[in-house]
Amino acid sequence: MKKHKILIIGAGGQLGSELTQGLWAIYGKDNVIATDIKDPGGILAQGNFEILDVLKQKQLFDFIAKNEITQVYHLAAVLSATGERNPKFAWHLNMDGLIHVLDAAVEYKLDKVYWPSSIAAFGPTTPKDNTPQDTIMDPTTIYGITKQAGERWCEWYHQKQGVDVRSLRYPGLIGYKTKPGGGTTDYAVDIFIKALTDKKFECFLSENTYLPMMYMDDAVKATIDLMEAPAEKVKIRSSYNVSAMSFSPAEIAKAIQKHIPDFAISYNPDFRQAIADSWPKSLDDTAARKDWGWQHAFDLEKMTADILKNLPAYL
Ligand code: AKB
Repeated sequence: MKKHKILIIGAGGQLGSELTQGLWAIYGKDNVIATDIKDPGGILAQGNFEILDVLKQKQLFDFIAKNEITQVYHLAAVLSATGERNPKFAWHLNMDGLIHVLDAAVEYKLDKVYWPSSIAAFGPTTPKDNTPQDTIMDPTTIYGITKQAGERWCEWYHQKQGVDVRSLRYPGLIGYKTKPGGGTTDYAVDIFIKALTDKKFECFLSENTYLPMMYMDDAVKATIDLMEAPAEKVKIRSSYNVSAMSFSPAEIAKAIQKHIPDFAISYNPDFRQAIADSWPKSLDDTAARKDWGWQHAFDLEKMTADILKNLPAYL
């Protein structure tokens, strides 16, 4: 039987810790190694966790060789808001990290590589509603620029070097188990925490700012579904649009008020408004649904009920 050994880079982040648990369920804890530049503690301590810096190429290559890694999920990245504050470092981590992983895939003949792109790869002249899979991409954030360039690198390594690299353009990801770090869509996570702790929330986006969003359970499912799909079904090697729901701050506040009637939202847009305004409002993910059977399970109502039920245990 074929042996699988999975490496997750950037496992301490919002998606990483939940994806690690999803991969434990498929491959067993012994066959999954979660890594990050610092130990996040918590749930990851229940499996293999090691310190690994993707920017140190030799450390990465030695790690892959020593542990006989067969698949890499490379999640380490600087997100949109943080990237604007430190653009050179965002470029360095987001690009050099990806290229190190893709070179490792060639050198060690890895079975598969996963790398996330984002709606941030689109820009102000991209069609905003039901944004097509193939369209204008003119990202204005450094994070978005790294995502668009990263997509081109993935396609190139697939075409020219035969790397089985797979990718999704994530919308805003909403989970409650770990805190997000430095994104523009993160208001949709903070709002639940503030609704439960303070019954009020000041939003850094304006009330009618629509963005595509996805519940973390669906994001983990989309990622694993794509990675488990037979290679011939993965027809797009840049990155797939994936979508689940689209809402504005006013709409998510209303959904929360159905459970917490005295919850109040106010608006004080900051520099992140311009970032959000440059992104799609909703995505067309027909290709993902057709090629490898993507289906989401959570809409705004279902997600809101689930988070408000489970989040108190994490506060
Ligand atoms: C961000 O807001 O930067 C991320 C993203 C949409 O990629 N959540």
